[in-house]
Amino acid sequence: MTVAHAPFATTEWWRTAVIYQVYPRSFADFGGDGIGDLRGITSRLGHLAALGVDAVWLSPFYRSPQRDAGYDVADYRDVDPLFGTLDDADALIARAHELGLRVLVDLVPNHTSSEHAWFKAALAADPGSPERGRYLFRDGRGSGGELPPNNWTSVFGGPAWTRVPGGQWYLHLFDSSQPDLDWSNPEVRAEIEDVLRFWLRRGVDGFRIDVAHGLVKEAGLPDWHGTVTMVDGSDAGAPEDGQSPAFGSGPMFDQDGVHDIYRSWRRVLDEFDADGEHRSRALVAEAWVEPLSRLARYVRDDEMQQAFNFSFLTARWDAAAYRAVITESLEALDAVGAPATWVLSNHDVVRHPSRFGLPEPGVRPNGIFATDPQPDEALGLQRARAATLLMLALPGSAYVYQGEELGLPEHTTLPDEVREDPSYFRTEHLEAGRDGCRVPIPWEAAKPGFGFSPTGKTWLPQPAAWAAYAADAQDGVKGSTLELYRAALRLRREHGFGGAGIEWVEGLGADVVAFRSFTEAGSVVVVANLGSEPVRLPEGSLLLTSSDEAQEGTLPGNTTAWLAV
Ligand code: ISL
Repeated sequence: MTVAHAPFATTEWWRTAVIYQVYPRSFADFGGDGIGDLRGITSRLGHLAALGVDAVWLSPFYRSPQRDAGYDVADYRDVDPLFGTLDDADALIARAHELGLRVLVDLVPNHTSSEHAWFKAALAADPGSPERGRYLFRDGRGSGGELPPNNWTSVFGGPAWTRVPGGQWYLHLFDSSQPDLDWSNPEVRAEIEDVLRFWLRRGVDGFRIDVAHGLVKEAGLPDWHGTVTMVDGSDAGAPEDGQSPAFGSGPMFDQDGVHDIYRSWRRVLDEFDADGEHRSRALVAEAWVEPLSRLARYVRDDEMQQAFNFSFLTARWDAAAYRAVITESLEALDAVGAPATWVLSNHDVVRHPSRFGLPEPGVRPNGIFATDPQPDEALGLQRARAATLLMLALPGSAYVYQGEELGLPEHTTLPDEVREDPSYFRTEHLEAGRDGCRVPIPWEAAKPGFGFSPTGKTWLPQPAAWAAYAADAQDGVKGSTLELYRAALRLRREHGFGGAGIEWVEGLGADVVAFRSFTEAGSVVVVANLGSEPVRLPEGSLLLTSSDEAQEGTLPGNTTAWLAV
């Protein structure tokens, strides 16, 4: 069976791009306070150019009280002093462009910070005022309005409503410091469009849209008896075929009205696309929506360019699950003419080497406590490398989360007293939360803080064992994860992967995912062995690269190979 994509116009870089996610707090610290900053990022952009990625996406660096690590924005048009200045942002964008890297920034339109001028004005104003009308203020239920307006819970745990002095309640799908905006209000729409223009004028190449499925809520805000959680975002059903349950429905998610918003944003981006024919600026939906045919609606021709494929991220370590999610992804995205995307890790989930090292490989807890069963680090890394090589050969665009090119595991033994993630607190410590995937990156094995900052300070402690993962400990070392990524990205570029289709290769066994990936130069056969027993490789194949050492003619378990056949 062939799942084909039409050949793409090369100017639409986002169709095949490998995009590297920088989490500014934890990438590189120039100032020495132990928290990463924009000058630190600029100073390390050479690492990304040498790695061979096409673009960088920066998580938020805007003015923010940092109650949700910057996803609580107090001023969309300024840089938080923690991270630097607008001049630093301009310098970062300019340097990235010099190095041939596109820059995507994060837009957080579902909610502001409670420190945003609009929310402060709303608190100071009366019920029914225009100031309150920018958010979702409602009267409570019960005789004295003492009960929340509906039964919704926050994604981070606890109620989704907080009561203010004077008696009204406001909605927050996340932390109480993140009040949801009312997207039926034209003033909200105009303001965020202006924010898009502000950053486009500064030269960014696009935006990653936070909680893109959440902006519009069902009219009347009806009660709902599903659950939303950080753990698996699930609201329905038991796992089927090794897949996680579906996510992203309910009256707060994936309402039809969101698509009008993205159509109008597309028009804003088009104002900046000089040739008018090829879209060089991109919008990327962070939408935890299933099935993939629903997700594809966000990337129809007049909406966004890409949507993160969380169905791929949540697939268990199981060949049938991978075959199913790859087929479904290519079919659903091709139906709307959009590129498929592939992602294994980000700043919200347990890093994939650790997920794949769990007793049930690929489950997605919201963090791992020191007292939990610990992942098998070596096995998890072996599978992670195999998954990466599988991912980078698929048609479309792929995401790399900072540190995964070093094979970094989750920090699974963080002391509880250093945790900062609001989901740890709002679940009353039931869930460890996301701090373990946000630990500062190890650059230099011999330096304090592994070279993250000039003072050795790091806002979260790094495990001592991370010396072995430091970038300089892997640089030029045959077989290191860093060299594996570099080689794979170089081959991907040389062969022109990403723009065409695949054809499944059958007959290699139930634990194998095998396909011919069509490239500009011809084709490459990809064989991923997700089982533990070795499998025979096709006759006469020449090994281009593999995620672990492969002997002549056979592929060990938990290993992927790229072959010229
Ligand atoms: O909606 C969900 C479940 O159906 C969530 O998984 C949700 O999409 C996800 O938590 C959104 O994450 C993003 O927004 C959060 C922020 O904390 C995350 O870091 C960010 O990636 C609030 O802004």
